[in-house]
Amino acid sequence: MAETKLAIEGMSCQHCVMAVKKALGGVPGILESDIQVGSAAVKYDETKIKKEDIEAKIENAGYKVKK
Ligand SMILES: [Cu+2]
Repeated sequence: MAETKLAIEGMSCQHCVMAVKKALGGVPGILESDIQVGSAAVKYDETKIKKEDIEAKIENAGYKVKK
């Protein structure tokens, strides 16, 4: 298992938190996520999903992951 902490730009309220939660919900390989305004701590199975894929899910939801 791997864990990553991502800084996310463009999140401002609980709606954004829900949107990111929804973007990561049900994704195979994501085991646990703790989403706050502006950040996400994600535990994942690195044999099933890559950090880049997690970042892409968040960006597809309309937010920007700081690299
Ligand atoms: Cu919002």
